[in-house]
Amino acid sequence: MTSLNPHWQVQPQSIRISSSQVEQQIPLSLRGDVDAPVYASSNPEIVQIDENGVVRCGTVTGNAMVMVWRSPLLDSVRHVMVEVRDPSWFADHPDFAAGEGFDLSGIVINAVNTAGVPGALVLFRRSETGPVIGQTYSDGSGQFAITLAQGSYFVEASAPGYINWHSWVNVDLSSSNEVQIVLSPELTGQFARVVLQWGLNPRDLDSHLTGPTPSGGVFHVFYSHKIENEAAELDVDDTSSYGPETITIFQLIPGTYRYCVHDYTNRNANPSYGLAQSGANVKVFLNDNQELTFNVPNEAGTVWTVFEIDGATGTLIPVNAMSHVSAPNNVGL
Ligand SMILES: [Ca+2]
Repeated sequence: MTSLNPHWQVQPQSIRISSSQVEQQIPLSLRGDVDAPVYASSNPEIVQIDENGVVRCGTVTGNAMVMVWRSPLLDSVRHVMVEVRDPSWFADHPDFAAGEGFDLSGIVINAVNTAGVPGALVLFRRSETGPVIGQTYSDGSGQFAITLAQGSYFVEASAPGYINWHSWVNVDLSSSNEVQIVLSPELTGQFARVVLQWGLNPRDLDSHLTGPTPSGGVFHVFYSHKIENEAAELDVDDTSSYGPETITIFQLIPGTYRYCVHDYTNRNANPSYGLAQSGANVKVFLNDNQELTFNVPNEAGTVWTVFEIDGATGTLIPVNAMSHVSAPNNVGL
């Protein structure tokens, strides 16, 4: 039975963003008692929302309301106000001048060993192509802080020897206003690096990679087998929220490679929506400079099969399927 007054929420509750020639994607985060959310936009010309809760907008300015229902029964609804404004609106509006408002702090860390990255340049824009309206550098321990007006920002970070990082960040009263920026070292002959990050809950997600061995068997890299010689390596097993966990794939041989995320915390729950509501995302950096981002589907399951790679051709095939597996040894096999 569904409760008449379920406790759940959507963040952010409002998005104020500059129009842009580039499609802008802002994922909504759902917390609490949510079964299978249903999304709709009051004005799809201005703002679209996909089935995974990602808000999309672009060149058309105006207002729209995004409705989020907690289940297909449409028994409980939350609203997200979205304003898409011309870039000049922000420049002219006294409440949104740079340097006013909220303290944002964060840390820049190395994806492979989670050490702080000093001297990283962090830039803040109102849109992916708009002017830089705030910038700062990380200190000797990788930490940074900046004061910004309320709103949504396209954040870019760069440091010598690392692949550039970018993401949307919300700065407002309802957010924690802390950012973890994970920089992947540039690839030096390896095939790919795969970085998993997630939110506060669940505490323990795990990265799994399976693939062929030269003798015709199957290897399985995860927390209890971190290195497969000449094939792949997992850096650390994060068990206390947020990640990152990073798998580096050294080189391919013919056969199928499969990358999965396992919800270790909720592995014995079925159905389980813990993984769907984790905010998990996977960034893949390939040696041809391609970069791909995957967001966890809003479906029940303890395993998210993210992608496969054809070892003979190096082609990455998105899968994005949820399933239920309890035993870590069986994930990806
Ligand atoms: Ca883990």
